[in-house]
Amino acid sequence: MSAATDHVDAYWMPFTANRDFKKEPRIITGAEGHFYTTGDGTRLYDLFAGLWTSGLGHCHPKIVAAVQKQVAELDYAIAFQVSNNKSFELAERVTDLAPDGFTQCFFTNSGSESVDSALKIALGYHRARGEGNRTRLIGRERGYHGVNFGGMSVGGMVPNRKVFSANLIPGVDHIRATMNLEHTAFTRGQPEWGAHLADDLERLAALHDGSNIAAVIVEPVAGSAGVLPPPVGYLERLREICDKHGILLIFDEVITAFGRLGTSFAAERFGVMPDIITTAKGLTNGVIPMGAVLVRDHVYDAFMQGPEQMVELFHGYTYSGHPVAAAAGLATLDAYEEEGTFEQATALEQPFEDLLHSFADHDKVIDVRNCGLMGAIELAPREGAPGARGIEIHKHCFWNENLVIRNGMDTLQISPFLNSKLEDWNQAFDTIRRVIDTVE
Ligand code: PXG
Ligand code: PLP
Repeated sequence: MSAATDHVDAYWMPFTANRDFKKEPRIITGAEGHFYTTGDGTRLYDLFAGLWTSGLGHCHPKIVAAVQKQVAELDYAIAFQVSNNKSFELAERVTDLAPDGFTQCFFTNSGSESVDSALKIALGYHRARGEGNRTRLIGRERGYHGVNFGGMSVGGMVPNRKVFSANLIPGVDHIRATMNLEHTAFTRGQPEWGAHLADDLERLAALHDGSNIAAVIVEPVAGSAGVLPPPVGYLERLREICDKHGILLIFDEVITAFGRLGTSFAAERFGVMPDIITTAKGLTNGVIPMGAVLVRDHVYDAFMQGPEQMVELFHGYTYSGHPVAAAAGLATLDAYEEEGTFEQATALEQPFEDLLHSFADHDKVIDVRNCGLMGAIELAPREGAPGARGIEIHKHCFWNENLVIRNGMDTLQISPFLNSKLEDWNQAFDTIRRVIDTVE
């Protein structure tokens, strides 16, 4: 056993086959720009940009410096009833970047916390307006909204729900997923087919009466489920139905915010305004854990009544608006602006789409999907062993080719850096093709 493998037992790794990994662990000890390094100095190209987190690349000097400075200046300040200067600054910067009307920013430490916070804000909003009967929450099949009880319950990833089935929060329903290979396979960008699937919300409004529904939460482009872009007209239709019934629309932009679709927010790209937006990941380029819930003024205003000395929302985290995370966030937003990162991402969209769709003719590939810099290659499952091909390709890339991608079952997911170099992509996609050829 190598030195590294002596010390892997105590860490229960998240969303990981622990025993399998620990048989022969390969541990990342450093990173710079677009590459990771392992203990022996080997470099790995990161085609997942962290975990959809690190669009600017790893160890960005500006963010590193901001974090180093902040931690020596103010490490932490009590978050309730008092706060720190950086949290106010960052809230202003994020709301300035957000679509018009998003005037409020509530800080969390992750996407999961952003989602649960948003659901609670939605319930509190209706109650504050005298509509406490609006308690039902609607998610979507194949949605991913993190792993806390609220997000898991509105989520639609079966393996994440299975063990906890009896304890999912009550009063939740799901509309159907938007993907159907028969109609949408190999579509570039948004499929023309599927806007009618938004009418599922009308069906649930008819079943429960719309006046009982608090909110609908969807990812504008589903990420973890394997990159499912919204059908043309679908998000518009959801917005219309929400308006008709007084339902709040929540966009979970944990992946799509901060440039992954070439815009600050997916709401901007698709021209559909939700009432609440959840974010995390790209807010700090993944450097310090942090999330933010962006709220439109009419939602916030509903809470701002009653005696002024009273707490308006009984919710918050010890680390909400943490000064070091906020400093990382400020440096990240500066870098996006100074380096024209979102414009870079937009310019890379076409070459990315072309590279992905060059797999369309491969006999093991049954679909290719893309939107902005989110990409997926879906493989035919191996007879009798669904998921095996995907995991083997992931492992082969990681172990033998020093290339990091992700797989969800037999779907390969690709989340490149927003400032990727084309020559790196050419090499990485050649590798993926070779590995797909090699693996049974
Ligand atoms: N909502 C969305 C839309 C996400 O993508 C979360 C919430 C939860 O965020 P935290 O920070 O609590 O993990 C996410 C996270 C994948 C993958 O394989 C994606 C995520 C997490 C794990 C795996 O694509 N996204
Ligand atoms: N559990 C206990 C005993 C606590 O005192 C606290 C916070 O004070 C929490 C959980 C919640 O922790 P956090 O605010 O970091 O989410």
